[in-house]
Amino acid sequence: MSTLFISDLHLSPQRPKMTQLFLDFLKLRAKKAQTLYILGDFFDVWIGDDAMDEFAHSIVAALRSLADSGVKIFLMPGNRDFLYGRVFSAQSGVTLIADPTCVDLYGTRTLLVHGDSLCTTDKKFQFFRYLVRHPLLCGIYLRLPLSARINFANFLRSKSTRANKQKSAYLMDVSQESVEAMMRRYQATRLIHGHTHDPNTHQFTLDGKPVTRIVLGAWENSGWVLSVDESSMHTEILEV
Ligand SMILES: [Mn+2]
Repeated sequence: MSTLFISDLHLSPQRPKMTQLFLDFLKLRAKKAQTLYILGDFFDVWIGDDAMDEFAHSIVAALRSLADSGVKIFLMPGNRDFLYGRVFSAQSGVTLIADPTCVDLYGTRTLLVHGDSLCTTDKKFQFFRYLVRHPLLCGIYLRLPLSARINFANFLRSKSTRANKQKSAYLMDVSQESVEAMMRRYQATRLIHGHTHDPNTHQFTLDGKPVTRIVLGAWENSGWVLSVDESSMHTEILEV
């Protein structure tokens, strides 16, 4: 039995092929796993559980069906979808987990994060992240009428798209210093994250011990899955 990791699906009604690929993945591949971790930016945007439309309900129902079949599903918020609440969790059967979360993965202390918190070279982004994730502001946002929430989400998205176009790859990547500090804090020998859409496996030495940082791939033109079990770890690419 394996544990699967995915992230950065950016599900939206505008991406029907990726949505279908994900639904097929749940039915065929994920059903054979023990546990599924979704490490953020699952939906392209989440403006509150009370704003679920037909599209969101179809995804929630598919998650529910997998959860009911006995697969444990964990979801971590990303920088695009950090407003999941109890209603979403209850309806989908998904357990919401904090960023960061440290787990014992078949005997290896493994730290899970979305990845945006490690992009500390980009000070402007970190300030923005602090602001929009502030519980007080989130509480106010969730009390706004739906139209205002949609407008504000669209405004933030266009602003970040414009800003990201001008940023260098260096600025947008994780900071090695922050990676090491966080792994040290949790005494983890493995880190798994998404966010940067730059899948890779980085091996380095931390305090004399070999450690690994795995970056998950985004679901851009194909599906991207990390499968881990007792003895091995591999990537699965799902073609549309
Ligand atoms: Mn992200």
